[in-house]
Amino acid sequence: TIDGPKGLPVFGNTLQIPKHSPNAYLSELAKEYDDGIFQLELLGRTVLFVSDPDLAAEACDESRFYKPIERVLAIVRDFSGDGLFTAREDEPVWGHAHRILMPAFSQRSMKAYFPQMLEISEQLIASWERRQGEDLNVAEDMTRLTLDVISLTGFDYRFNSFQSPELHPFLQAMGRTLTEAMLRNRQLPQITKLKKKQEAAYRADIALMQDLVDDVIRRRRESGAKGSGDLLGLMLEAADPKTGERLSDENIRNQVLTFLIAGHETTSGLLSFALYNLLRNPHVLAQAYAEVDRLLPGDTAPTYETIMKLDVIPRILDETLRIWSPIPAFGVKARHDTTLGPFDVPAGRNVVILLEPLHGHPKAWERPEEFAIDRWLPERKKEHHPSAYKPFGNGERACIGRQFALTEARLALALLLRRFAISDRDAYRMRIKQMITLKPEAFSIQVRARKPYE
Ligand code: MNH
Repeated sequence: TIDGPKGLPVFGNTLQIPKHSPNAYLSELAKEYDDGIFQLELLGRTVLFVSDPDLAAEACDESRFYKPIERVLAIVRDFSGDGLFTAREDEPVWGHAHRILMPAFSQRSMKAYFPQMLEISEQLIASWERRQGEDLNVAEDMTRLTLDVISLTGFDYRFNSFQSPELHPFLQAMGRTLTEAMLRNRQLPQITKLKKKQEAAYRADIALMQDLVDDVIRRRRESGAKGSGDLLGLMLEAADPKTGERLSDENIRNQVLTFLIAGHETTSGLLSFALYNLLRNPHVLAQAYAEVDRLLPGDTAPTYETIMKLDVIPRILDETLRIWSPIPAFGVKARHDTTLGPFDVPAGRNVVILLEPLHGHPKAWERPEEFAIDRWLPERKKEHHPSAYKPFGNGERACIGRQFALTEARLALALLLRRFAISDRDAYRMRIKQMITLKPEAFSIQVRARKPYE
């Protein structure tokens, strides 16, 4: 049988999960139950938590397990509806939207977005130029960057986040909504219903986000910009190549909100964690400086091709996603009676793949606690356990925005390091804030203009 901590009647283990740091607690349990699998009773449901790479490989077998829209995703579905992230496997609209949108994530599209990614990255640089020596809240500025990039490239919509000292109301509503979804995930539905004030605030925040989405769509319709190959253009005009089906207005609304959230929240976490890792690993930072000086000398405008030639910076990003995956876990469900290693798993059993302990599992990684970008050298990469690294999820429900995120993050990091020497006076130690996804809490750094070859 599968081990796990003893729980209470009705609540099971639910109340043992700390409200604001479920991931830290679950990762801790994964260490304690060192079979690489443990189980919890959560609101009347048994859930298996997997962190052994061989068991993860089985849970990633799509003929036996699929992505269910249950637990926290069923709550997120309150606002993202049948958008790609929270569409159920049995909803045909997932396939329609997936096939319609795939071309927007091709290499050709990345190249087409590049000038807009560059424009927003330069706004970040300009903002930091003006604030040299001051404390810069890293997660906030990375959020400004990634929100403005996805909205401009995907929807030709400008938040102009770098013009405002406050984060846009959309972001504040989103932060509260994601936090509330995480809290509701450990509440009995009867209790959620009783919390009238929270419910009203939650609905108001969702309405605020949806109003913004409606504004994005209205502007496009009014401008009459036809044939624009961005996300919104495809959704409004393209048909599914397989079925000829078009997306409904309601579905487009859900997709726009999905992309506004999924398209920035995680990439900003990645960039923030990457800067932290560089500060704690000066020898890697020196390698990164050397690389940008070599490939992007002086003030030359970077091209897409130059960014694709980077080698150290992409490995910094790969290794950062190993150590801190902004999405800390993903869930699957057994299609029929099956097994995980020696353990029987009944049909319908929920299984969560926990990325922090998987990405640090001693079976797959040497000195897992070390930030070592050479793990990602091509010849060593080939030798990795095939299922010990899943920052973008798995199979057909894996992240559609992976190349987008990596292109954007490479560019932003390269431009930042070309221009600035980074430091953190207070030698910040990582404190994670979880709002479903992970970000550093109150992490600030200082920058000053680099002198050549410093
Ligand atoms: Mn993304 C799904 C991680 C950037 C749009 N993303 C997923 C999943 C993970 C993930 C994990 C699978 C979740 C699950 O199985 O429940 N995503 C990331 C990370 C980054 C990221 C770590 C950045 C770093 N994602 C992006 C960007 C976009 C995006 C950028 C859009 C431009 N992601 C999505 C969408 C899905 C998704 C849409 C849902 C895909 C589907 O189910 O069809």
